[in-house]
Amino acid sequence: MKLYEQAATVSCKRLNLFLREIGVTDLERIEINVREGDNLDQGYQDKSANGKVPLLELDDGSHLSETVAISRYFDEITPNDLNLFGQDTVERAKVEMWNRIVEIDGIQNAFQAFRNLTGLYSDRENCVEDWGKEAKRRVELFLPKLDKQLGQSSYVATERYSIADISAYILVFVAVNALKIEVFETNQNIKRWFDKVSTRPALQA
Ligand SMILES: N[C@@H](CCC(=O)N[C@@H](CS)C(=O)NCC(=O)O)C(=O)O
Repeated sequence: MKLYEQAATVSCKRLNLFLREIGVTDLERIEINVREGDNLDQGYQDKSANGKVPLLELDDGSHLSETVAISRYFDEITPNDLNLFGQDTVERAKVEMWNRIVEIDGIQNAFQAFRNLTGLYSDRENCVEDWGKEAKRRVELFLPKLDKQLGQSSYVATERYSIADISAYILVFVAVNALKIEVFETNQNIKRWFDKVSTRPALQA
């Protein structure tokens, strides 16, 4: 098995947080430089369904793209009792629900804001400043919804830590550091939760 990644990118950080939680350490890793366009090579594009990192190459020669899909794969092949995708029918459904909400309303908009405002990938896509501004506004509108949820629940999806917390951590990380949104000033529940999850060993590594 081989993991193609650029460890410094946010999607790879997100996957690696998950892998550290469940104790996956022994993995062949191939660092590629997406800013330099290594992922645009035809050879890489042929392997990857979305053309991005991370990308997992399985021993049978097939490939998995998408951070959550790769996380699920590792969760199923790695004995662990964390149940980061949920431990019973209702919990699994709630984790799926919140993970999707955080990803669709939060992370995707945060990525679009960053890409379109910075023009980071203008060598491969048309960057539209107004799109970036609107995407950032949508992140700002979503954060109070996450804050409300964290006022009612110890963790994002349920009373237990799950992959939805890893996704939300990444969202807040991007919002604060890349988009310069003052997340903690107006969202006290997010702040309390963020301080708590930041103490997890997987997040401190
Ligand atoms: N939905 C994908 C997003 C992956 C993604 O956007 N990866 C970025 C790095 S954070 C990338 O490969 N960018 C290079 C490009 O877009 O060409 C996932 O969750 O894995």
